Amino acid sequence: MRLSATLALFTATLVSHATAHGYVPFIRINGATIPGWDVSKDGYTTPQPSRVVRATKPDSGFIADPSSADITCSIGNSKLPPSPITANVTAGGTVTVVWNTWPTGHYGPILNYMAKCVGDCSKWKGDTGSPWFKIQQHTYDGEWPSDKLAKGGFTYDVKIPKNIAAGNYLLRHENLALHGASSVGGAQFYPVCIQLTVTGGGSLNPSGLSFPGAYKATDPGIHFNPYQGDAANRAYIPPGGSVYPGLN
Ligand SMILES: *[C@@H]1O[C@H](CO)[C@@H](O)[C@H](O)[C@H]1NC(C)=O
Ligand SMILES: [Cu+2]
Repeated sequence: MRLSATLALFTATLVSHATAHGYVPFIRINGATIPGWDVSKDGYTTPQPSRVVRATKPDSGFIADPSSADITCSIGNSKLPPSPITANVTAGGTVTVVWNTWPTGHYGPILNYMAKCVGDCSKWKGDTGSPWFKIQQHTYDGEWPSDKLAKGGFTYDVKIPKNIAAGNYLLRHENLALHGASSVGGAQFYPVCIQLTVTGGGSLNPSGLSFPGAYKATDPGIHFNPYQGDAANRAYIPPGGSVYPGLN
């Protein structure tokens, strides 16, 4: 057991660049720091710790195929059970996603979706039907959000809409790296799923997107050359459409 865990870590290191991308060992809500999923430790600790961020294994590498089952939550996650616990946040509040690191030059947008869990998030994968809706996104505005993340302490604030219905949700926070995306299949997806219980809120119950399903390798926001200069980058249209209308 001990040896195989060591070997798994060693193998993950050999995949080299993959381990350097980053993962989300913490989130912050209302001043409280809550453990996320520490890729370097949590999957190799017995008993496995319960985290509000769904497990990623074996490493923090990318998903290359947007139709892969892992696109729902994170690399390796489709084969793992959901987490038993949730973080609590008031509708209208902020979830700060804390990456351990992020490389500059992984040019791309940061996209954020939610899906209301059918029942308890601990028994629901989010990979069937169309439960997802986009809540927030950042694209190029003179600089790529990925580079702002890399230079800005690796934190990113997600505002939970004030008027969604209270309940259990997944927050799907995603870095989409386009540095190799001039060729079809060259984009790199780094989603993370955070299990939340939203309190307060309103009466809106948005949905409409599927993961897998919402993205195609040939989407203009996925097959995109980020080296064409400022004007082309400003015209970039991310995949997954606009933020769901009527959220506040
Ligand atoms: C969320 O609230 C529930 C109910 O009060 C509590 O049991 C749980 O520990 C909270 N989650 C976290 C991550 O603090
Ligand atoms: Cu990389």
